[in-house]
Amino acid sequence: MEGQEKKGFFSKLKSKLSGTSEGLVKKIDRAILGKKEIDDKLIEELEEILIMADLGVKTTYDILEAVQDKVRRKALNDDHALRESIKSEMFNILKSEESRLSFEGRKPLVMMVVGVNGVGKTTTIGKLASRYKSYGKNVIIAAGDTFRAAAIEQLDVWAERSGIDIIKHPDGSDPAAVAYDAVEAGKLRGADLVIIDTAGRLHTKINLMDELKKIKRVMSKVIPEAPHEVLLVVDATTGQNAISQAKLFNEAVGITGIAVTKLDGTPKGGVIIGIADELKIPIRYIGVGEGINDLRDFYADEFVEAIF
Ligand SMILES: Nc1nc2c(ncn2[C@@H]2O[C@H](COP(=O)(O)OP(=O)(O)O)[C@@H](O)[C@H]2O)c(=O)[nH]1
Ligand SMILES: [Mg+2]
Repeated sequence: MEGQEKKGFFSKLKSKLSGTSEGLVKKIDRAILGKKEIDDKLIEELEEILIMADLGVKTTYDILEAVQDKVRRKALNDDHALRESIKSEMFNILKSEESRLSFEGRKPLVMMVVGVNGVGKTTTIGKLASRYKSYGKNVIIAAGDTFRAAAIEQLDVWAERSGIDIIKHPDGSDPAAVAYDAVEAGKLRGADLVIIDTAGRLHTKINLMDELKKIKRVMSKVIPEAPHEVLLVVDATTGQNAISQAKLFNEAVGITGIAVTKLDGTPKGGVIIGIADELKIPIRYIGVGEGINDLRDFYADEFVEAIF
């Protein structure tokens, strides 16, 4: 990317993430800047800030433990060094979960998208499909949330807008059959990427996790390794709930990547650090708005620089 354009992108990201900057970093700054010594009272204050900013208890403890360790070793002696140390702890946690999706040896790459209702699955699929299409990839999307007619229509709108093939069945039909057809179509048509939407909540007695397991199993009948990616979408505005959702879905279907949406305008964006620290699953994308260009690859340095 050209320097000028990259700069524009970065300042836009910075303004999108200003809620998290306010809710986390500005508070850290107010607590530490100008302090002459790093004492227990200051550490307690920081602890409260990190927990309130949705990093979670474990992650807060991990970060402050590392910081205190440096204090004990006299490696930190002023407020600026303390700020840098907190920043670098956060960066290290995020950096270890920065990893791109690989298309290598996968034709098509099959991605199943899961998550509870309203987190932004369908929107994320629309954004992803149009982006990969613009990179020259041959993309197929599949309307696997068959439980609501509106969900199929919503995906249809994205498909039409970007000129992308869509596999859909009438609403109420078996989502596993949609997934099967999509993977088969991807194979027959030589597609590069097949993305399958799923429901976040089901009617009555059907168990969501059992249904997702079945959808996953059916795909592997067409391509044994499919789905190559099980992308979990979580909504940053739900804070700690995002972490518990991730644990539940991971146990049931094995998550291989995470997209964190709605980071625009929320003060709860620190949850992404908790997600990276507690789940140890790659964070692939971040959503910073409803528009087609508001989904970005996740880069730890960019994220940390934007909030600090
Ligand atoms: N502000 C904001 N809104 C988003 C983002 N991603 C999705 N949404 C909105 O969240 C709502 C639910 O999204 P949808 O894709 O239907 O969720 P699904 O139920 O998981 O498929 C919609 O109004 C989307 O426009 C994001 O990154 N930022
Ligand atoms: Mg949906």
